[in-house]
Amino acid sequence: MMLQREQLLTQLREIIDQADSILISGQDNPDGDSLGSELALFEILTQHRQRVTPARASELVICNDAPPPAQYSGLPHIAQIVAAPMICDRRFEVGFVLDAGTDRIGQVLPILQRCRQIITIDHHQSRASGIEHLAWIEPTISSVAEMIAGFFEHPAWQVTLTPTIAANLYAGLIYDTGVFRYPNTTPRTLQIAAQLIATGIDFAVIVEKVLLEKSFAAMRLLSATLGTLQTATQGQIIWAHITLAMLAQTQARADEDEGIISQYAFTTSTKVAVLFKERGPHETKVSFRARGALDVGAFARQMSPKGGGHHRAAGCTLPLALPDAENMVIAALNQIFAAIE
Ligand SMILES: [Mn+2]
Repeated sequence: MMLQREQLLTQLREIIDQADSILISGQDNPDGDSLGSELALFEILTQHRQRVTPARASELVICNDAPPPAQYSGLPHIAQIVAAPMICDRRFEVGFVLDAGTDRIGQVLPILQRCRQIITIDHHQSRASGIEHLAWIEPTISSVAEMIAGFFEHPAWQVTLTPTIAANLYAGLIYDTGVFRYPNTTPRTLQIAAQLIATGIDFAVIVEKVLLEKSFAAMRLLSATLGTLQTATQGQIIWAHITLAMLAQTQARADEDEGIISQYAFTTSTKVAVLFKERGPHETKVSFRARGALDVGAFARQMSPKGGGHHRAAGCTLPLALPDAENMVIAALNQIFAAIE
């Protein structure tokens, strides 16, 4: 285990043993890794506190800006997650932010800011905002779920890997590695996955529910976006869009575009895929997937100070109407590809 990680986990134990109330939060648009990590950490901390400080009354709350999307409804403890308005006047001693910077937790931020100690556990390029008491950030690790698995390797944390913790960590691993296909997968990722599977979890069902199953409305949305596909620079750039009207026509929810862009990215000769999503008259969400050298995380940050992500998957929100966002982003990408040639 890395020395830094080991020290952080030791420090974490000291903080947890002195806290009577703990808040766990994560991405404002919860995904498989942020949810799986939150739910696994919830059970790890519950287990630890029952073992170490059983007499102490304590509270442990998971709170996110948005409710978990439907495909996560089968994850253990998912019903524990509360909405921010339900706890907006509560105070917690320790606040965790997983898989996101503190600027990416929406309405949970004011609750987090009242915490005595703020802890970030993230694998995105460091965006520590300075309010963290402890920032455990490892950008080379596949997922926060893989980081959380570190609790089971550390002597200060004598926690048992239960099938319910395993199911949640597995959801995080497969979500962020594309079921171990992305290059962020390492031998350690697979070793951890092996330990999770050894607990007897139904891993095939987790993959189906979290990644493969789509509603019929989502299928209609996929069909509608296919009609908007365009390419430039000999197919190296491919893009499509989703208007609010398309969402209304297909009756798909805004979060049901998941997986669409990844599919486009695997068109032959594609280096970057972009999906533009109209959110309002002057608001467009843009998602990027790269297959090649272009770092779309850096590109997204270049497009918007609040943009970001990873080398191969990133996103940003632009204060522009959909056609303007499309023109600006595609022109910028064209320029980059023209410069490469
Ligand atoms: Mn993640």
